[in-house]
Amino acid sequence: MPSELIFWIIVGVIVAALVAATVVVLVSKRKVPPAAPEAEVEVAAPPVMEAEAPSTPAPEPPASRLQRLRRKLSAAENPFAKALLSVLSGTKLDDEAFDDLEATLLTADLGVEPTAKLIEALRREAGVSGTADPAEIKQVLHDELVKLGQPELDRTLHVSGDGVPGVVLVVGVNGTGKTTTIGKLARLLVATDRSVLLGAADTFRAAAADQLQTWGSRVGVETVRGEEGADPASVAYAAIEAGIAKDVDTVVVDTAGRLHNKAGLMDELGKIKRVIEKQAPITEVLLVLDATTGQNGLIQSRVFAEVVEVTGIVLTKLDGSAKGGIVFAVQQELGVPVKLVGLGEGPDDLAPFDVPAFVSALLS
Ligand SMILES: Nc1nc2c(ncn2[C@@H]2O[C@H](COP(=O)(O)OP(=O)(O)OP(=O)(O)O)[C@@H](O)[C@H]2O)c(=O)[nH]1
Ligand SMILES: [Mg+2]
Repeated sequence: MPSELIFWIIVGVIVAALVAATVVVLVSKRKVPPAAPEAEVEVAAPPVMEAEAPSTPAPEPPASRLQRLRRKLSAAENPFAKALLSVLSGTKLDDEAFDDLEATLLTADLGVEPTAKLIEALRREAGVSGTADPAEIKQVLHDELVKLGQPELDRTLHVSGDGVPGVVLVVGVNGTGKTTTIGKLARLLVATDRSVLLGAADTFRAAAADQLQTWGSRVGVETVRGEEGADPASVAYAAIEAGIAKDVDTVVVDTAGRLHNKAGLMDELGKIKRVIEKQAPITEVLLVLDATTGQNGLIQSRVFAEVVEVTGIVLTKLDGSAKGGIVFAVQQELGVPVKLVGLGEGPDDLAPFDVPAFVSALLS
């Protein structure tokens, strides 16, 4: 075969092979389905390890929180203190100044009788010492207010049971700050190395239990709760049962404040009290009172004191309240000591009530 022919045969084969390959490639390409428009695919997020809850800062010890809260009671921040100091800041105390002071104390809801007694004592002092020096009168006012605050009352919080958890029952008109106070109190107890459990016996609305539980988790304590509308007493019972099983030191029970009549209140709180006491002693019944509501709030709260034996008062919202005088009036009215004061919405804005420290802070 002539070599030229062989050459053309080879070229032909190569060309045929190339054409065949091209055809194969084209055909196979056509077989690939056109890319589907990207569908919305729910891509499961990579399993994220439950981030460790940011550790709640350690609760502030009672002594240092008192120092901090002093500021909230001073004239710079507290309207009651401001009013007192503005009356006492004159160069001399004349009749007009005494009248102003009386008006200030009445506006602060100190109560008519205590105010009259206080003004009388101040006038007497001014008369006896022949002084109208505001600084001296301020000292007398300080001493008289301390006296009025009954510093001798026992303000110990009873939170321990004997072999079983101590139970703190928290009652009061709605919106006064019960749930918030329980959160802060739990933190205060945790700060003193106590184990705590919360019971959400306010089943009036689901949000109430959520709110308590949120506080609980902030503070690192468990909350026992029931369904919305569940029998509050059954939740209280379950909470104490759990408290005993877990061997906690204290169970704090939240209750609803929305009971319109005394009979309903008596029924509900009476039942809660009975079921708790079947298992553990109620060591403290705290009545929560909103300072900003002054005498009105006190009147509303009185019914709680008639229904359960209140052992201590928590006066909330004293920060920014011009009605701080209620702290003195409430003890007289209910015959129960104020044990704690709430001075803000923060977790450490609760302090034991110390009369001399409170009065000094007010007049500083
Ligand atoms: N400024 C200030 N606000 C407070 C204080 N204590 C509570 N509060 C606020 O008062 C409001 C009502 O507080 P809660 O704790 O929900 O009151 P409650 O008594 O549980 O209310 P109910 O569950 O509806 O009966 C909230 O906005 C709290 O943040 C306090 O000491 N100072
Ligand atoms: Mg509440």
